[in-house]
Amino acid sequence: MKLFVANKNYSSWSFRPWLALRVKNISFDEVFVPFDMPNGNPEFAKFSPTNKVPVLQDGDLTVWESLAILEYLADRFPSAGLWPGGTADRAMARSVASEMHTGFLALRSECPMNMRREHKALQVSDGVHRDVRRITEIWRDCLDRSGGPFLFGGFTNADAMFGPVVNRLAIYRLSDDPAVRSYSESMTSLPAWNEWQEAGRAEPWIVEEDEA
Ligand SMILES: N[C@@H](CCC(=O)N[C@@H](CS)C(=O)NCC(=O)O)C(=O)O
Repeated sequence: MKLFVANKNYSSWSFRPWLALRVKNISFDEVFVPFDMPNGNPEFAKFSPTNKVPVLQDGDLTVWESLAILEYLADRFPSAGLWPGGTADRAMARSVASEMHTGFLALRSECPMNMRREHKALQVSDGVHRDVRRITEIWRDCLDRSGGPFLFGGFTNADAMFGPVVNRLAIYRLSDDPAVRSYSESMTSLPAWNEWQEAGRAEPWIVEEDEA
């Protein structure tokens, strides 16, 4: 099984399935293809139907879109616990993962993931503050229900989807809420988190449009 990813410093969508695979100890070959901004890397067309990453190849099968990859992994590795066990928790986990996949546009556009950036506040729009309030509400509700340390107790696809958000809230100093602090500590303490972050920090490329 191969996972195609781009720059670890910046590629938030690549980070999600990569994190899930690593946390769950699922073996895969990483294929790293760096961005080539501003026109896009023509190499992406060789493996990606959308010219975007991440892409998962499993034998003859190609799966694209981060959330579809996470769903596929949950199907393919049922004992990995990529979704929570109970029906209600699973429905809720899928709801928050989908909300992340389609939402929080202000946060995503104004505050790019950046593993290398020093933690420093940024002037942001009301839309970003609204997104942060909603994210905080989701994390607080999930942690209260599950008892933590991850949104549904153990690490699931919902946590993989919110991984890059943990980075954004920290580096732009967007929240000092206790639920955010405790969840961020759980996520950033994962060995897989540190592996990705160190690799991102060591990369030579600067993508100007992602340097807020
Ligand atoms: N909705 C897609 C988004 C994928 C995406 O936008 N990937 C970015 C990297 S984080 C990309 O490949 N950008 C390259 C480009 O647009 O040229 C998903 O969830 O996988």
